[in-house]
Amino acid sequence: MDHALDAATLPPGATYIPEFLSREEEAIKDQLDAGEWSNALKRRVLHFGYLYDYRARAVLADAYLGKLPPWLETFAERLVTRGYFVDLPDQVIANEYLPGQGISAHVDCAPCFDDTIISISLLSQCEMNFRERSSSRSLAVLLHPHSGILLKGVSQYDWTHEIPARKSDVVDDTKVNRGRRISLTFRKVIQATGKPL
Ligand SMILES: O=C(O)CCC(=O)C(=O)O
Repeated sequence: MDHALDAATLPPGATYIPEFLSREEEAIKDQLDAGEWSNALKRRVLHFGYLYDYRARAVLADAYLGKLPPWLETFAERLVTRGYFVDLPDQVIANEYLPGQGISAHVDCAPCFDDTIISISLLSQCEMNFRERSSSRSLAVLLHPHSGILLKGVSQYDWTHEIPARKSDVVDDTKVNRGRRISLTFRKVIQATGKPL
């Protein structure tokens, strides 16, 4: 099913990509489940390419973990061939959200990463909230499984994004329960110096 969004429902510079992944490609969850997840945050995370240090809010100088595994490199290459990224992404964070878990409002580390990020959704839908930092304007976007939400420039730095920590979302006046969701965020590291923001 195509869940294309009107640009007016997104922050400027954001693009919603329905079915970025095929249903079959969702099988990469097995590779993810076999990984060594970190429990250091309120949700589990798994890093590829470079480690992001949440305390320093930076990619530290010794953060390089190695090349992306081939099953993630495929999607990194797709992002370039489809024109979403100029340079090949070399860092991926997998976030796991069980119902009731979320991620607080934030913007990405500007000196660490290129100005483009994409978050790809696996397994369950959830709502992502955007808030403009210079005003009280906010927008809510429903992220469907297999979709990608691409944030570039203004949508990346001038708007925060957040996944509210709750067990359900209201879609078209209907309560929709969340299931386990895994997101994959692809980025291109431009500075791994250890200097915090
Ligand atoms: O789970 C998501 O879709 C968003 C993840 C995110 O915002 C991040 O990794 O910075």
